[in-house]
Amino acid sequence: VAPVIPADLAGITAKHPCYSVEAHRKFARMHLPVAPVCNISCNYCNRKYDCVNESRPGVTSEVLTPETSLAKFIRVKQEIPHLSVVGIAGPGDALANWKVVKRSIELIKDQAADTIFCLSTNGLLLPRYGRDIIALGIKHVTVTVNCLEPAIGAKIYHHIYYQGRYYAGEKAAERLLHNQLEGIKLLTDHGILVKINIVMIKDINDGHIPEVVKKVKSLGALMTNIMPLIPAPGSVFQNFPQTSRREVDVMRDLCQTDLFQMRHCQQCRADAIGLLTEDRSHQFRNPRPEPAP
Ligand code: CLF
Ligand code: SF4
Repeated sequence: VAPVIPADLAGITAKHPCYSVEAHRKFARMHLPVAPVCNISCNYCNRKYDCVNESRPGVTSEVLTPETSLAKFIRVKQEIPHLSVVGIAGPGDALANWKVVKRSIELIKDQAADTIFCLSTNGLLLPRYGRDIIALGIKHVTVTVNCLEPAIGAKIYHHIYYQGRYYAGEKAAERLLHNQLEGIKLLTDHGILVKINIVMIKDINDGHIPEVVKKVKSLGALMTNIMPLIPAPGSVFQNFPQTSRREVDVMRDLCQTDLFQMRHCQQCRADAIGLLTEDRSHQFRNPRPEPAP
C-alpha cells in the first residue's frame, strides 16, 4: 500500500527525507533543538537523553533560542544546499515549548520561504495547538501513539502534566490517548500529512500494534513508523530487552497490509543535521568564537 499524497503536497513531500524513501538519499533535514521541556513521562525516557519518541538514546542536544536557531539555520543552509526540511523533535516535546517553536519557525520562514517545516510530538497538546500548527502552514506532523488502551498506556507512561494538574497511571494514559486521537483527526481533517511513530516494546504493546495501525489509519494518518525500543540507561525500561530488527520487520510486514510502513527511520538526535544516513550535527555544534583581532 503506497501512501496517498494529495496533489498540492506531492511536490514538497517528494523532498521530505522521512516521508519519501527516494528523498532520503538526496535531501537533508535539520532538527532545531528548541524544545527542552516535556509534559509527560514515558518509561523508555531518561531526561538526560533526547526525546526517545523520535530519537535513539544519545547525549542531550544543546538547546537553541529562536535567534540562535535562525543563525544556525543560515550556517547549515550555506554548507548543505540540499537541506529541505527543518524539524522540531525535542529534546522534550515540541508543543510543550510552543512559543519558542513557533517563533523559531516564523524567523526561518521569513528568510527562506521554501523551507518545509516538520514537527514531532507526543500529542498531549494537539487539541490545544493543532489550529496554530495549521495556521503556521506546517504540513508534516509526527505523533507517537504507542497504544489505544489506558491499561496498556499505564505501563508505558508514568505521568502527565495537563492544564496545571498532575495525572498518573490509567488516568494519565486515558487523557493522553484521547488527546492524541483527537489531535490526529483535527490535523488530518485540515490536510496535514500525519505520520505515526510507534515504539515497539516486547510484552507491553507489541501484540496491540496492529490495532493501533488500523485506528490511526481510520483517523487519516498517512503512514506508521514502528521503531524498536532501545532501552535507555536510567529509564524505567532500562533492563527491558531491545526489540530486534527482525521483530520490527515482521510487525511492519504484518501492518503494511493496512497502512504504508516507513522502513528507513534512523531514530535521529534532536539536533540531527544532514542526510538521514550521515548525521553532521557535530560540525555545527558550539561554533568557535571569532579569533580576537
Ligand atoms: Fe525530523 Fe521526524 Fe520530521 Fe523527519 S526525523 S521531525 S519526521 S524531519 Fe525521520 Fe529521524 Fe526517523 Fe524521525 S529518520 S527519527 S522519522
Ligand atoms: Fe521523554 Fe519524549 Fe516521552 Fe517526553 S515525550 S518523556 S521527552 S520520550
